[in-house]
Amino acid sequence: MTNRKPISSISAGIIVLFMIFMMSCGTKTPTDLSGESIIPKPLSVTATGDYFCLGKKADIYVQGEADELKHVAAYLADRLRPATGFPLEVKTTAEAPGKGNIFLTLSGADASLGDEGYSLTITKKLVTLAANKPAGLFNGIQTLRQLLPAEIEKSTAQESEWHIAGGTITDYPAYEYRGAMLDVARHFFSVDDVKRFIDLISVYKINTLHLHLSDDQGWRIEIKSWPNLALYGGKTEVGGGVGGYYTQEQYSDIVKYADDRFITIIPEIDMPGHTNAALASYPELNISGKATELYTGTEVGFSTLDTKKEITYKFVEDVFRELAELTTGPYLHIGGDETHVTRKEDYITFIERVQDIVISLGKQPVGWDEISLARLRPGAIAQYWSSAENANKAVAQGAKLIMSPASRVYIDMKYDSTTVIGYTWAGVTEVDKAYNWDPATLEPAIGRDNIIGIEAALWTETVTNMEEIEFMTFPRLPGIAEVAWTHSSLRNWDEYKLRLGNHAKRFKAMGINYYPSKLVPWAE
Ligand code: NGO
Repeated sequence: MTNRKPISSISAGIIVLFMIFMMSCGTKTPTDLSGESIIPKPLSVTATGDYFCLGKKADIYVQGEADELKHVAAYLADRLRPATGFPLEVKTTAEAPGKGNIFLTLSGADASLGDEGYSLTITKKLVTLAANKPAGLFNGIQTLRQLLPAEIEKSTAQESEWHIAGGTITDYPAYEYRGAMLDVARHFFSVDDVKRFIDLISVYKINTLHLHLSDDQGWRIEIKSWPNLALYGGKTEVGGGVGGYYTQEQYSDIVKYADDRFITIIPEIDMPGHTNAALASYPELNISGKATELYTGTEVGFSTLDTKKEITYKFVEDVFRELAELTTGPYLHIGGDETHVTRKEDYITFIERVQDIVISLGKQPVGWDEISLARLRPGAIAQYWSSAENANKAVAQGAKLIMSPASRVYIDMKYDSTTVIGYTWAGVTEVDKAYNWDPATLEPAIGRDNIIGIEAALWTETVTNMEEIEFMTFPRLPGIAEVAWTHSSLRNWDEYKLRLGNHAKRFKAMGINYYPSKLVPWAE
């Protein structure tokens, strides 16, 4: 038997001191800012070899009294408080604060950073985040999160040293539109699911969430002037589940939550096809004058509004008027895809009239690439998904494009043949395929100037819950976000995959159910 000596009070004291030392800012760990795994990759990073330590006395200072600044600072404090356990108060100041704090300012940033860029300067004394607009500060905050240990993303207090490598990052996006689409029509997802999705995409500087709010299988937004759309048309989903819909109040809550994270919501009402849920709710919208049955299958292209009746245009105007009132962003998405049972001339007349309705409501119409068959109104945007010919027609009319090529960024495609959920009609999309492309050279007739940005699309015929949303989204979305944010000359898969591998710890800390692709060297 070993003869253990009791720990003396002196050695106990030493242990306690050692623990305090370990949790303080004493030990020097990360020092190379240029070696940090930031996604999307910033434009320029200069390392000093120094480091800043976030200690329990740190506060977040904003320069001036503007509420928008205080909101961004409060958002940062909310991100950092749970894991650090520090109070991190938001304070206002006229000048840069003293040692050990974080300083957010809208003065002194270079004009070339635009509305979304930022500069982040980390010295031993201070972290200074400067931007021209609050959106830029928000983007800089996402970078700052990624410079702290991954434990920062946990929701309970962690024992860690909150070091940030020193240097300067100057950064702004390549594309102004960096989107994700969530189909809440094929399967319905709760307000909390949508909020979590917003939180997850915002980490990667996505600034637009397109909600596919109606399709054959369900109508998901309350429209007060046509109540049956949601009450009846929202009753089911693919596979026959109970479906659901957002009340206008709930929808506004989503819009506000997104706005607070500098994400614009684009509501889509898909028409004149993909409308069975509406056709089942109101007989007068049908060519036959009779309501259809609710639909829970996954076929596409079988439904159409009666484009010849005036009541159809009253319906469109009422729906978009109510939606426009709930929409803080500039766009309303009119769908327009796969209208296999609408005659071409009727389709063209319909799309032209609907664009005019959207414009009369003070919004810009967006539609899938087929809308370029019609005359596009000034400001209309086409979303390229499958037909280069249609995209070229849009460009020839002077319209801008959102790039969502199905073979790259339809994240409802399987990763490989063994993926349990997902489709394969556009091929299988491993993580490298979603990353390794350049929107500006994908199609010969489409150049950088024709493109406002990129959008990853998650259709949900096969996706039924939040875990599955996360599995299809991660880790492809961070790569697509980098395609949208980072200039193509700075992107390289072999280098990117190492950075992505280092995000495994962050995914885990955020509780994300991600696909552990074999192509990525995951650092556990
Ligand atoms: C197509 C179709 C959608 C499907 C999706 C599945 C477009 C624009 N219309 O994309 O209705 O859900 O494919 O991948």
